[in-house]
Amino acid sequence: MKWHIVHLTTVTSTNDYAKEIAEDVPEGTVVWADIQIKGRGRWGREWYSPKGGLWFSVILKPPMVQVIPHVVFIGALAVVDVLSEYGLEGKIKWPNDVLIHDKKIAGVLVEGKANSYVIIGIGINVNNEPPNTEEYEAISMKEELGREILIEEVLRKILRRLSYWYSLLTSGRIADITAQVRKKNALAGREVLVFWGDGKFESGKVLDIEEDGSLKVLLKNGQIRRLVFGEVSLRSMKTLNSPMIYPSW
Ligand code: BT5
Repeated sequence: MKWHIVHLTTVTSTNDYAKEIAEDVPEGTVVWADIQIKGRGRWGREWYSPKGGLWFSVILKPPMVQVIPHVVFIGALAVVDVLSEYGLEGKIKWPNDVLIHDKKIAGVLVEGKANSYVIIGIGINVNNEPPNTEEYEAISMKEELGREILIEEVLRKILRRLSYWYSLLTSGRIADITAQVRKKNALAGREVLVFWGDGKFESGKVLDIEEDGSLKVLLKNGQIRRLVFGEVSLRSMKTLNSPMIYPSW
């Protein structure tokens, strides 16, 4: 993939900027900003994006619509690969978080327009102070490594790995992508809370990630469910007092 990087100092959200230009630019355009003042997570959650972190969005135009559910995985896998190049072991918390010892170092936000484009937004705490949020303990590369990292170097490395995973995606090698996500699954065999669309939640145990990208969970009542979209939390029932915004759709 030939990448074209647009570098901005401040932006509301690189995903928003990317959406505005997506239809007029070639695939492989990357919007990178030093600071986002309205960085977003999923379900309208806030993404803390001060100077020192890596916040960027990649515009892709995959030919097949059915690859879309796996797009989030290629973003997370590229991050995990690059962390390992720095000697860090990242794990994927399905579907879009990257954790190091259960602390959140990165998040991926995929948005798009049917039959037109897909945007993979990636945020990584590199040298910035990671935020303290209710849901997650966060961590940065600097904190883990005890030194500052060149942000642009991290970006270049991620784009290299993203090219690789994207080539698998567009050549239909979905099974290889899922296999790697399974290997890096932070949730395997763990107790989680599953959030349903109506605001209710239940506890269960994660069994696996399926070929179609869904998360297979054994609920406390013995039922097996496959989550396609949605949210699971590693927090226990006891610690949950719902300050976080959970999806209701
Ligand atoms: C995500 O959402 O993890 C997706 C984050 C995607 C951010 C990138 S940056 C470039 C592009 N432009 C954007 O505007 N967004 C993308 P979610 O799974 O909903 O997680 C959001 C939650 O993560 C928040 O509610 C906080 O608990 C936590 N959080 C916020 N900022 C964080 C940070 N910098 N590091 C770690 N955790 C954070």
